[in-house]
Amino acid sequence: MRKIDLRSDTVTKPTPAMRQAMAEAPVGDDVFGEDPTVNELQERIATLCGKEAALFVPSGTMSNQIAINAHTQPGDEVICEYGCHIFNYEGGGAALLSGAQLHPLPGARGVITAEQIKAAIRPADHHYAHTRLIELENTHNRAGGAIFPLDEIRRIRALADEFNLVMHLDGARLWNAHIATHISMQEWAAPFDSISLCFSKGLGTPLGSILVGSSEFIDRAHRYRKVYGGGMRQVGVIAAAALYALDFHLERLADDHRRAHQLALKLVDCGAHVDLDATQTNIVIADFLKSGKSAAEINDELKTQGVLALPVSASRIRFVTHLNVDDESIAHAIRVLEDVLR
Ligand code: TLP
Repeated sequence: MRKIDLRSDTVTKPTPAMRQAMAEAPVGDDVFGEDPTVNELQERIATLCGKEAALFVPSGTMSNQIAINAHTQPGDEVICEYGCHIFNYEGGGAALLSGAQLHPLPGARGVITAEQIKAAIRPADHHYAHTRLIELENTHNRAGGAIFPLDEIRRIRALADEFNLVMHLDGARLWNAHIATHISMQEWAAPFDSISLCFSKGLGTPLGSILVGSSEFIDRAHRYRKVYGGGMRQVGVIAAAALYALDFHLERLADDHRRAHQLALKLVDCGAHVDLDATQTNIVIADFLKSGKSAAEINDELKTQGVLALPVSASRIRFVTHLNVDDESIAHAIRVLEDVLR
């Protein structure tokens, strides 16, 4: 039976050409800073984002957690959005690793406004935690890949400057926002003190993320990478996959977005609720409440017909398009959906 895996864009397999690039990569000991391929990747990403430096790390979670630790002191507070990855899916890492308190605000499609944030900043009074960091996510995973508008980010930056706060972006899928909007990575990155980017999602590498910021910040981050056990040795073999992906897998994200949109329209056709305005990139979140079946039941039925997706609540299922899902696969997935939901 044909299997189409729409659970996540993390499930992609490296292509033969990517494997070739990995096999040929010059390498060295990156803990000594001597891996030429890692150095090339770090320099390329820093330049792409208009920042001074970058640090290659194993995962998006480690990248975010290093950033939180490098930006805060124990007891500091981090303002974020309620559905964000650092609050929901990082094992309580901010508390566990940094002693930081998260202060999540309810967002609309993952977006929190400068006004909301201003109202949440703690007054200078000994009763309160010390507000230090604002964390945003773009694109927003739980909001169905929605893009955080740049003008709102700039308003938040002005607020951060006024209150002497720092800003971190979980940009695991910032690539998708860049391709969908044609706004440069540099413009997206400019308002932030640090940005985490993942290569292992839409770009299709087997692993790897990168943290970007000022030289001084990256120098501090380096220590936490070591402490967290994220210092890797001849990791140029992985950095080479990322360099390859930047050249050959970035522009193609537009195809993933087109296919996700196609899937979203069909899901609506079949009676599911999808926030089509939020479906701007490669993630579709469909609510099956009206179908009378639970997300788990529908997901099981899809699975028996070879279509894998991810229930994200009792009634909602997430579908993600990626490198290993072509037009033919989407057409097939749509036929299966029609069959299951008819
Ligand atoms: N997200 C995964 C799951 O953890 C939910 C997925 O399948 O989407 N930030 C964002 C916005 C993410 O979506 C993810 C992964 C991460 C960070 C963490 O990246 P990794 O998995 O590399 O630690």
